[in-house]
Amino acid sequence: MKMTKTFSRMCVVVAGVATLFMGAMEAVQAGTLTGSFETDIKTVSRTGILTKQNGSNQTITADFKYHDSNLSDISFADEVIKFTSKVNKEDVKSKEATFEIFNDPTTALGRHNSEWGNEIADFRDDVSLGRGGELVLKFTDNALVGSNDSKADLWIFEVGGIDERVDVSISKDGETWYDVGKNVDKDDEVQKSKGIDIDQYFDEYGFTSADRFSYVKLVDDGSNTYEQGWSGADIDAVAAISTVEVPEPTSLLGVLVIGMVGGSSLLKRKVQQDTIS
Ligand SMILES: [Ca+2]
Ligand SMILES: [Ca+2]
Ligand SMILES: [Ca+2]
Ligand SMILES: [Ca+2]
Repeated sequence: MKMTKTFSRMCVVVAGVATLFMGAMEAVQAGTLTGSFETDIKTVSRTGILTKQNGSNQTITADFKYHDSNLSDISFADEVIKFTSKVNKEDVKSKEATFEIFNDPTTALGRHNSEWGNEIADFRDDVSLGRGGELVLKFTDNALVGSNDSKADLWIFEVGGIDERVDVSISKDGETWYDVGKNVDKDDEVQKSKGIDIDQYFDEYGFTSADRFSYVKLVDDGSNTYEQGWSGADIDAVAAISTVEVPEPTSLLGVLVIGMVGGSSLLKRKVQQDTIS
């Protein structure tokens, strides 16, 4: 009888902690987006000031293009780890937009928000890599995962008339990298972005959909146009379509502490009930 009581108390504590831990695991999985990803390029009319080469300003109204998608904000990259621009400033032919506004790697963070398609660059929010330039981004509140099927898991939001090519690799630790192909098919003459299905590489690399990747590296592949001051691939945003939410380490610790306190108070209550009965 005594054995049974002790065993039952242990079960209560284990169940209490397990329930709370499972609650935390459920929250981790809540960020997964399955099967319904959509993206499109839309148009908006805006009025902006165009600064001509001779320094004069002209107010014009023009159409701007922008990326739209149904991704949640959490899917997007959160931190710049490394940026190596290979833009050759000497190549600048069009002086209507300065090199500097395309040289800020933080413009690749967060939700897509760049607007392009005419001479006004005031609404651009993207970073130019230049021939062979490199950008390494990190997901901090989420992680990239496989979808367990051939659906796209990763999307590079590149801006401009045609989608310029980058070589894409992913990493768990920012040190060991796994090549997952390009954002645009090598032989696609229209050069239209495609999502990257990372599952197709899992057999080769020994991963499953349980593996999580926090880092994405983009390297301009040298096949793009380089005659402007903002040459090469122009990165507006990077998103993990197949993603899981990653709780802050402190909040996960909090859940575990609550779990332990909860379990211990359950035990106390159980002991009291045992004493009374
Ligand atoms: Ca994020
Ligand atoms: Ca996939
Ligand atoms: Ca471009
Ligand atoms: Ca942007």
